[in-house]
Amino acid sequence: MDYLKLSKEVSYALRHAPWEYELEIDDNGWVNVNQLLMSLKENNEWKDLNERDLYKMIETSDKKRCELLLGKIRALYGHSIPQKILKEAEKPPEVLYHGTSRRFWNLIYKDGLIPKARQYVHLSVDIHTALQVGKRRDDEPIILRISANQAYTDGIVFYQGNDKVWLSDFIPNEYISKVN
Ligand code: HQG
Repeated sequence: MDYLKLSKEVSYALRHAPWEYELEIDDNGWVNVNQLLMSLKENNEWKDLNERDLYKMIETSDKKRCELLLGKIRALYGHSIPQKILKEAEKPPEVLYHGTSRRFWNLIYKDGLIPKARQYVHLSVDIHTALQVGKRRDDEPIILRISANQAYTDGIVFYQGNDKVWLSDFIPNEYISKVN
């Protein structure tokens, strides 16, 4: 079983295109595991897929992208669907980071961090994680430092994705500085 390929398809289904898989997605992003399995199994490549494979996929993944609980599965972050996935507001760590391409700096410096195609801005708990995120777009990414606690105190809302990823609706430029 190619768990990496499975993870990419499951992430695509849960984050970006549940309708392509005839999935009903609830307010918190949960879908029925059996619905997902049934839909994926229509594809010959996944014809023998079962719930254990989904557990294995989550377990062996480099990032905790999904969680599976009581017959339901959801993506923990990354959504771009029009239906807003509701997250619970939480107090962030003192500082968060964001890794991105050098070419975005001028715009981010001017406008702050915006969610672009996704529902939330994605932030990292440490520089190492931010670097990995930034490297998807630039081999020498910039790392931005977010004064998360200050922003939180001033009323900016944060949500936790997983142990490495935090989310927010918008980070105004006054809380952002360039690390490198
Ligand atoms: C940029 C992956 C111009 C922002 C990762 C980013 C992450 C602006 C891009 C997760 C801007 C959006 C999300 C502004 C933000 N002007 N550009 N004002 N504000 N941007 O992919 O954070 O492997 O939607 O810097 O690891 O890169 O898929 O967000 O470059 O955790 O699980 O707009 O996706 O996780 O890009 O990545 P994205 P992201 P997975």
